[in-house]
Amino acid sequence: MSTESSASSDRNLALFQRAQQVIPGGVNSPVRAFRAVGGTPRFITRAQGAYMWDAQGQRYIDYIGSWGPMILGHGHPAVIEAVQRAVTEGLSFGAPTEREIELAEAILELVPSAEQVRLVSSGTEAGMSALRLARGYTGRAKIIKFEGCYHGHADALLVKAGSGLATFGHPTSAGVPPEVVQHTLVLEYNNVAQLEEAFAQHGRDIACVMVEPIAGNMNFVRASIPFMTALRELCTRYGALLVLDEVMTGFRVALGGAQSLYAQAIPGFKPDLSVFGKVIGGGMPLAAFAGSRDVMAKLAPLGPVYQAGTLSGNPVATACGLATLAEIRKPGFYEALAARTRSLVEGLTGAAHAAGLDFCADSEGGMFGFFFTDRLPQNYGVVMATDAARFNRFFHGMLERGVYLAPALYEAGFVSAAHTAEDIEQTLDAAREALAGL
Ligand code: KE4
Repeated sequence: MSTESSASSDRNLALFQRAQQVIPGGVNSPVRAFRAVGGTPRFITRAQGAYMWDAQGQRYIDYIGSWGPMILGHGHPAVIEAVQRAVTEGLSFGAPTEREIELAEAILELVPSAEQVRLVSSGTEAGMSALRLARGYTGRAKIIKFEGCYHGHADALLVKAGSGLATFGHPTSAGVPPEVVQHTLVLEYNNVAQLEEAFAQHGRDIACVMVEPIAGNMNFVRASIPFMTALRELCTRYGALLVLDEVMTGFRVALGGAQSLYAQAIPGFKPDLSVFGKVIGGGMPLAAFAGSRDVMAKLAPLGPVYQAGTLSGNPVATACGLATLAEIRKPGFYEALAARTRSLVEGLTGAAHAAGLDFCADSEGGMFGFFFTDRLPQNYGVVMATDAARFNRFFHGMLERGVYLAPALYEAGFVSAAHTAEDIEQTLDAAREALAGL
């Protein structure tokens, strides 16, 4: 069976062929090209609520939500109204505005681990800046990251594990000289022994550990409590900063982000720096990094760590972010979102098991993941050993039935407040068909 029906892709195919003439790979971000799952990417013309429509006029129930930002669903009236009003006042000034103060105050109210925040335009920029700040604050060069975690495409973070224990990483991308990643140590996620060994060897030279608290870039892998406890304890003991990359999990898995969940399980837990994006921009280019006044004081114009941006704190983006945060703060928002997401993953699991397939899934708040294997993976190696061909067939089986899942087995999925019980039921009907004989 073809991996996609030709009827639903002709207009998309024509656009894709035209796009590839003028844009590398036809896309402005690689994962959109469907290279992991094969087939023709869908060119989206519009979106509303839980749905997107492609160039063929095909409607999809959207479980990507722009890779996380669209937690309210597309076109929420309060957000649209705020953006329309902001646009009439001006698109960009390159000067401070009250709205940036309001957004910073709103973020800090929800992130008690931080006292100050700097707004930027992308998660990459926020992660890159947090890394430079950690190095500037500690005066140290070495950093630790984990295989399977993605923190944007800053050179020092495009690194794969070196050979063997606690060796320094190698670039994952051409164009990154080995010297740039010589200080980046790549360890196995959830491996406490390896982390302890790395700190024993390099502890006093480590500026920071950067980690996704729930790794959405290897689908959905939670940092275990022992692992997160060890991260906090070792960073404190050796004077390294713990940087939680909450670009995906921030305001997505809980109002206070993943850190608020770990603070419930680990007394006194808090990161030294947090990185945010996606939801706080509500679909507009806006991200942030936040920390104690002491650490943030190292940033220009106060301190020696330079960081800047023409569109940082953009007045339209901050209006979009503020309107989004106002909605997610409403009582019951996350309880309802989490219940809806759980109904999806429980239904998918039941349907897959009824089809006799190894399958497991997990979710937190409005973020979910699933795997064609019998136990939830704890690290990247296990995730990448799951059945990719089966995932890809399932992806296309769902796409053909009007359900748009993440086009790669290492990506997470997202449910919005606009997804109804009926949408979930329609999704599960499609899944029961797509899983049959997978
Ligand atoms: P951006 O530069 O794409 O705004 O954010 C980078 C980033 C940083 N940290 C985490 C935890 C992230 O998930 C991301 C970006 N996530 C990807 C999806 N895995 C965005 C989609 C894409 O790259 O097109």
